[in-house]
Amino acid sequence: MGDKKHPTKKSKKLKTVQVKTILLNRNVFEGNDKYAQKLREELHSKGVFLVNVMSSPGAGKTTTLVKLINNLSTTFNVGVMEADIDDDVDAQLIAKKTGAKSIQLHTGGMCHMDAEMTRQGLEEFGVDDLDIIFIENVGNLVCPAEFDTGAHLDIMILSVPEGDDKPLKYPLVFEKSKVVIINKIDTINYFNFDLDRCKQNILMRNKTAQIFPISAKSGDGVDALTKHFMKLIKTFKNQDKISEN
Ligand SMILES: Nc1nc2c(ncn2[C@@H]2O[C@H](COP(=O)(O)OP(=O)(O)OP(=O)(O)O)[C@@H](O)[C@H]2O)c(=O)[nH]1
Ligand SMILES: [Mg+2]
Ligand SMILES: [Zn+2]
Repeated sequence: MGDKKHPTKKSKKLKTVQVKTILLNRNVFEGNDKYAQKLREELHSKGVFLVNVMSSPGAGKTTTLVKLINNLSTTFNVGVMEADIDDDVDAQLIAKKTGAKSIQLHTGGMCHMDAEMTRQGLEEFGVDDLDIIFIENVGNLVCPAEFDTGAHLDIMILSVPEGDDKPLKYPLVFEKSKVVIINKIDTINYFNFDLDRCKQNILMRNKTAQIFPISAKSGDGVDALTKHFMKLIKTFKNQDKISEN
């Protein structure tokens, strides 16, 4: 378990919630895309909507998920798989602040999830009682977008302090994300961030992206995001067949 480069030793702290942590093995299979599509179909047949959440470190994935899940869980059974290189703070936080089923996945030093890692996590997690599962991918704007996790929907969060030019510099993650959340909108007056320019940059990468400016801290904009997710889950459950992601 662990090595010098990827230690698994936990930092000392008080813990009040028990969450399961598992160490994932790297993908030994060729053809991640084919494998991802199979996983997507299996989950669809069980009525489980899988959402892959990407962003750079600290953009607000966990904070946004807490707010969104507290809204969605009035109607749906929600689960969260937290993928990180180490520690279990995010899974702890989700469990404490939402009561949703959560699990911590350790990626064995990898800076992204792939379909096999997702399958291992889901197997341990158990999906049968769930309507929607969020994967909080490792904080990184590059390779999470390169590996299909088997999710039905990829979304990304860009936060105001990162700058409105990020869609220009990291094209793939914006091309793949059908939903783009612009978070930390409460800080907009402190940064040189132009919301309209940012939206244009996003749409240049992905003409059909649905863009939601929010503050996960204050909750501003989270209701519109919740409504969109409610619609997406219902549409998913009524679909006979799914297409490739
Ligand atoms: N001002 C402000 N701060 C926020 C907002 N959302 C998140 N934060 C803060 O940003 C920091 C990072 O938020 P997280 O939710 O942990 O971000 P993350 O993307 O999950 O981070 P990693 O999992 O480490 O990649 C925390 O200090 C949050 O309180 C927001 O809308 N406004
Ligand atoms: Mg997080
Ligand atoms: Zn990576």
